[in-house]
Order: sequence, then C-alpha cells, then structure tokens
Amino acid sequence: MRFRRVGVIGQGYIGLPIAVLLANSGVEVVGYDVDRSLVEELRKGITRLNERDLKDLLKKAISTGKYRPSYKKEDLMGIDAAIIAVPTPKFSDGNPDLSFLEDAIRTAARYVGKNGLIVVESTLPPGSSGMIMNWLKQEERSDLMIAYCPERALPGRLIEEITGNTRIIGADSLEAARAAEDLYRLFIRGDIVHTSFRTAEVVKLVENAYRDVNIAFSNEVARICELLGVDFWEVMELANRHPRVNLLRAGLGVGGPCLTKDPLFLYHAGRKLGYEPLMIFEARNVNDSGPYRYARIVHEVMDLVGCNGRRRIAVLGVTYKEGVSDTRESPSEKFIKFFLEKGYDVVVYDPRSDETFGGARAGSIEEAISGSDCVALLVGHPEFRDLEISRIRSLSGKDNLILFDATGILRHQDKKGVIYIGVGLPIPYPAIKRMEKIYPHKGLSGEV
Ligand code: SAJ
Repeated sequence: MRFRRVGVIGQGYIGLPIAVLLANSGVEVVGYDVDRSLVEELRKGITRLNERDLKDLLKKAISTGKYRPSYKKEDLMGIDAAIIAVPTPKFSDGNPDLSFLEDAIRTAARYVGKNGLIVVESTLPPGSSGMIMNWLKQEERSDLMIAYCPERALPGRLIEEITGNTRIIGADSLEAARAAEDLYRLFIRGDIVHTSFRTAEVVKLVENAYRDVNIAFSNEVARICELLGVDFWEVMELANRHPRVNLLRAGLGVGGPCLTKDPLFLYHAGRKLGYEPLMIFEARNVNDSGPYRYARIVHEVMDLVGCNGRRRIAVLGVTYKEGVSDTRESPSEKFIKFFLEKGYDVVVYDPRSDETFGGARAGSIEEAISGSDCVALLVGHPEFRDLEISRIRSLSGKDNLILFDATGILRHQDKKGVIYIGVGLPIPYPAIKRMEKIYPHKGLSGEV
C-alpha cells in the first residue's frame, strides 16, 4: 500500500518521534494532539523531550513542510492511515480506562480514507481488539484495516530504538499486516515480525512484566544482603559472571509510566480468567515498597543519631530513572512525601527537572546540601557521578551527616565523618534490623 498522508494521533514520547521520522521519509504527516500549547511549541520547532537527534529531526520536518502539528481534528482530513500513540490506559476500579484510546480510534475512523489503515502503538490490555472492532462498527468503518505495533523504545534512547529495534506487527488479516509493514518500513530499519493481534498484546505486557519481576528479584536480594551484612553490588557483579545469570540493579524502587502499570494488565487478565498470578503481583509490591522502606530506615537513623530541632533533608534526583527529565511515577515522590508528612524541611535538586513533589526547589547542588542533616542521592544522573563524600560533608556543615545512597555510586569512597546508608549495603545500626519485623513490606496499597 502506498502512503501519501498519515495522521499520528498523540504527539508525546512515541507519537512525536514517529511523526517526524515519517515526515522526513517524505510522507505528509499531520501530528494531532489535544494539547494546544504543545502543538504551538511543536510548530516553532520546540520539543519538551530531551532525546538525542529529536530536535534536529523536528526542525527538518517543519522546514520541509512535511510535518504539520495540529490540535484540530479536521486537519486529519484525507489521511490514508492513522497511527495511535495516546497515553496507555490507567486503572479505575480494577478495570483499564480505555477512554483515550476510544476517542483516538473514533477520531481516526472519521478521517482515514476508504480501505485505509489504523495502527495502534499505545499499550493495550489483552482482548482490546474486539473492543476496537466494535467501535469501528459503530462508526460504520468495517472497511478499515487494523494492526497493533506496540512501542518498545527506551526513554533516553527513543530515536535509536524506534528505528533500530525489532518490531512486532499484530494483525488478524494478511492485508492489514502487509499494509502496516509497508508503513513502518518507511522509518524503521530493524526486523519486522508478524503475529496475531492478541499475541502482540501479550508480548508487549510480558516484556515490561519480565523487567519488573527481575528488578524486584534484585531489590529483594539487596534487602537480604543489607541484613546479612553483605554488599549486594559485589554479589551482583560476581553472580553476573555466571554465563546464565544477569541480575539487574537494585534501587529505591521502579518508576515510569510502563513498568508500574503494564504488569498489572497481565495480572488482571489472568485473574479475570480464574488464575491468580502471584509472582507478578508480589514483584509490583516489592518494587513499590522501596521508597517507604528506605525513607523509614533513614528516619529511624535520624532518631538514633539524635537530630534535634527541625530536620532538613536534601534530595538529589527526582526523575524516574537516571539520564531523563521524566518524573512520571517516580519512586522519589513517595520518599519525599514521607519526610514532608513527618515535618522535615525537604529541599530538592535535580539538574534535569524542576519537579519537587512538594519540597522546596534548590537552584544548585550546593544550595540543596548546605545546612542539611541528611543528603539522599536518589537518582544516578551523569551529573552526580563525580560527587565526593568529603565535599558533600563539608557543604552540609554537619558533623553527623546522614548520607543515603540509593544508586550505589558513592559506595567505594571513604565514608569518614558521615553515616552512610546505601541500598544493598549493610545497615549500620542493629536497631534498624528489627524494623524488618515491625514493618513487613507494603507496596501497592501505598500504606506506611
Ligand atoms: N530500573 C532498576 N534497575 C535496573 C533498570 C531499571 O531499578 O537495572 C528502574 C529504573 O530506575 C526505572 C524503572 O526501572 O525506575 C524503569 O526503567 P527502565 O529503563 O527499565 O524502563 P522504561 O520504563 O524507561 O522503559 C520500558 C522499556 N521496557 C523494557 O525494557 C522491557 C522500554 O523498552 C519500553 O518501550 C517502555 O518500558 C514502554 O514504553 O513500555
């Protein structure tokens, strides 16, 4: 199938890169989004996403006139295909809320030309294809072809991964599969593999659930190491020398819009059909409980050290992982809120984001640390890689500074003059070990 004009619905993390890549391949692209201010920025060549090469690709696509951002649905008129990249559904009352998706599908159905194609990139709960077919029927568009090509790109490496990764095309007709492949071949060089719509739904969810479960395993091993007085990071390094072992990094928790939600789609799908997927659920619980666990340990150590008066904690890093500016579902949020609720002064510094989750924003790392009783390094941004414990200590001006390191970055340095608490490292006070019995982990409920 030949594509002259394509609509990309949703101009966020996935929709925007795809729209500009397609436009630069010579196709006329309408990038539709409901967010008017976002569209106005895009028209000026400005993007909020800090992704390598994206800015240049956007500028080029605008200058050639092939890419047209719009908040008006009518601008989608005359498209041969629509790619849907709206936010993944959220849960409400244990069921996925598909309203964004429904709106996008109905919009596409009104503007895609006869016998055209709709491709969904957004993550779907298993069994969505039936619902999509139904919406198309209601719109009297049973002529349209439909395919599911779940995105697999890693934020921080979006362009590289969108163009290079293997793509799965899920479609229940050969025609739709071929049309989707023709469209995707215009901007990707990775392999393309065909399967059924439902298999593609499951594959997407399995990928993120797999990662979540694996990280939960590392987080659990790290907690055991803390109590056994063993260094998790050394255990990880040594175990990973086994040819068939690959432990992921432990940390404060797991964040971002994908791993925090996708495993639950899989969990609910199993549960609805009468099987309770315990491991997937417990992995979510372990990862979700991290911020509370470590906040409690830090708080308890503060009590033991006897920090009197109003306490001040400096939080370094609020994004959901290192090297990005995205703070969605960041574990830092729960950590910060714990201390705000306990009445601490929380001062936040992140070189990549202005978000503070209710804390006060510091303009520099020095300003954040100065006068703090505790410094919590939560995210391993490249900008924090050269931090030195001795400098942190002198900037704080405190004799008994508590230094919490969720990243493992500082673990090899001399800890003189600070009380160092690190994820996966022996817990410094015997009393803290008793906490394990007092507070078993509670994650998804958000209870402390
Ligand atoms: N994390 C760890 N330890 C690790 C790696 C990550 O604790 O060893 C944490 C991160 O700090 C972060 C969370 O996990 O809080 C998620 O980060 P990530 O880099 O693992 O993944 P995302 O959420 O940025 O992107 C994932 C990717 N999925 C997989 O790798 C299976 C990406 O390919 C998907 O396209 C994306 O989800 C998505 O949109 O679904």
